[in-house]
Amino acid sequence: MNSSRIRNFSIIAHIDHGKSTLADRMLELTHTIEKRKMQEQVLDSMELERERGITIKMQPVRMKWVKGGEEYVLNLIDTPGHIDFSYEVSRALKAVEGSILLVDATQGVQAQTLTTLNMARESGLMIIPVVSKIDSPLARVSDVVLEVCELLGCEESDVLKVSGKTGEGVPHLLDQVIERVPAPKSPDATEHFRSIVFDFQYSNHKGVIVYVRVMNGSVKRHDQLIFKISEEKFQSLEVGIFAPDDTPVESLGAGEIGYIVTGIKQPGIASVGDTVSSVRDTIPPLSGYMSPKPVVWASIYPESQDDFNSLRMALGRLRLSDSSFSHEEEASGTLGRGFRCGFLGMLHLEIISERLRREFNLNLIVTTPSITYNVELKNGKTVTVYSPALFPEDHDIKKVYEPLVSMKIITPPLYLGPIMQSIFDHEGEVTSTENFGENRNALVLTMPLRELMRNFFDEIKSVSSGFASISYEIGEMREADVVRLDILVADEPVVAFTRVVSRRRLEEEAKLSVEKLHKVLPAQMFTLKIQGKALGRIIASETLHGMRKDVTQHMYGGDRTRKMKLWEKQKEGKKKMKELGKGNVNIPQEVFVKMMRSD
Ligand SMILES: Nc1nc2c(ncn2[C@@H]2O[C@H](COP(=O)(O)OP(=O)(O)OP(=O)(O)O)[C@@H](O)[C@H]2O)c(=O)[nH]1
Ligand SMILES: [Mg+2]
Repeated sequence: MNSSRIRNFSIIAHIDHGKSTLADRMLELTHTIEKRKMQEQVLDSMELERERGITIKMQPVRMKWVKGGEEYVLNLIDTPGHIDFSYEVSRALKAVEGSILLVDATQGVQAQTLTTLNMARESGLMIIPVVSKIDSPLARVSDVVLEVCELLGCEESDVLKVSGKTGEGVPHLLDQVIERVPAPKSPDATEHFRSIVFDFQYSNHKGVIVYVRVMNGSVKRHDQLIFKISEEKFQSLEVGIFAPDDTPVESLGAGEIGYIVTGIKQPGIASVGDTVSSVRDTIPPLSGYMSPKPVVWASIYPESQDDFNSLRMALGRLRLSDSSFSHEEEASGTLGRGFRCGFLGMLHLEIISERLRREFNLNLIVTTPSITYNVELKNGKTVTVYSPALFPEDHDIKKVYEPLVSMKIITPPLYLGPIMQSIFDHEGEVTSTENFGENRNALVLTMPLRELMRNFFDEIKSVSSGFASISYEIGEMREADVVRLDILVADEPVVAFTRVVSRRRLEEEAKLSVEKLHKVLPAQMFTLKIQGKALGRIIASETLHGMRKDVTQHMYGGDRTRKMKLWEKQKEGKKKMKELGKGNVNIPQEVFVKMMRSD
């Protein structure tokens, strides 16, 4: 393949601005996917992506397009817009020469538009500004074009307009990709094969399949290759392209995007950002990616300890399709053996635990998510705490440090008042505000990550009727005034419910947690107390009476068989419950899930 006929590009944007839908039209126009196999957001192939209507993993695909009588190969990488998956975007950007920056004509420039644009600029990519959803009755096309010009410092004529729904403007956009995105640099015939790994997946019988962008030389089946960083040698079992399903080809040459089947089955050898090259290549590896830093931590335990090994296997397997979470074995008195896991955000945590449940059929207990604290103790030692249950007692602590986030919020001025109030309630400090475009404000602020996780996103969405957008990155560590709050059931602390909370909100949080648990915990055989304990004393308490909850009480009169059925069901439900803690208190899994949820 002559590299002057190749164009590699990604689509980047704020969440829901229409990236995957635009990709659909491109796939259709280029006849990459047959019409009868077409469905909406066809590249979102994961069950969870389809259910939630969001992209979670980047997806490369190869298309053909004829311009001026010449046929070109276009490698497109669709990326996710949600901030938790920015790491996917950063990797996709390393494999391409250009990016389509999509801005929704009904929404205008949003917080993640800025973040993804900065990422693309840092990678030195050619940027094609495109306004999407121009068919929508709510579209404000000319306003949004102006906003984009202001953002990029470009001319109105540089901004393209498309509808992913009707396909309007998409053929012209494909032409412009060829016109504006530079071809990959032409190969030097003497060079050995080298490629950068930007993603991978795992197949039970093929082992690890690495997704590569070829930088130099070419690769074919049976070549002797090496992972430069892990220094592991292997023979390529197959090379291929994403068309969009894995399609074997003779060889992959410089400038191309494709996959290599490695046959490697053990975890820990392939990593994204590693260089795969010919064993004869002696130059040092290409510069890779920054490893992502987990932001949120939670412990994951199997509901039954018999499943511990299956959970270990499942986590190892998931890491082979998502290298951005971490896991490490740990043990807790009441929950047994499990894993402390690090995630890039709350949605990431939710997705991974959901995948463990669905794809591996595991029943899990996920503890309340926490962030990292650095704690200076009075005895002179410093400890890093990831798990609230290990947070030291207040009287042993000299100082606590916690991560701060730098945040950007973009909103119509109408909602500034309630947004400022929310920022204040969450200990945020606004450092600058500026007008943005016609009718929008951009706020720059800092906030403790702990407070961001206290439902800040949802709160802002709700006070701005969905019009404000947020993007953030983790900043430095700052001193914090926080204490540990334990929740006791029948006088025993339940580690999964332990949290670290702001001292000024301690009483309120204790009361909320105790009331919530009182509401969701099923009645037990005996009366027991649910208590919140901090600073060595009980600060909130509720009594759960030991009556059998009569599941039939809401039914009037007659139908005895229906009642019997419900009682039977209740008995079964009890059998399923796990006995946790010494007090023989049954805490079913749903209770852990309900306690984790913010609503
Ligand atoms: N009217 C109209 N709606 C569109 C258009 N493109 C996308 N949508 C709708 O916008 C929503 C989001 O579309 P997606 O293509 O999934 O957006 P995305 O940018 O891929 O979203 P993420 O990958 O989750 O960031 C869906 O409900 C689409 O039907 C368009 O051109 N016109
Ligand atoms: Mg998408």
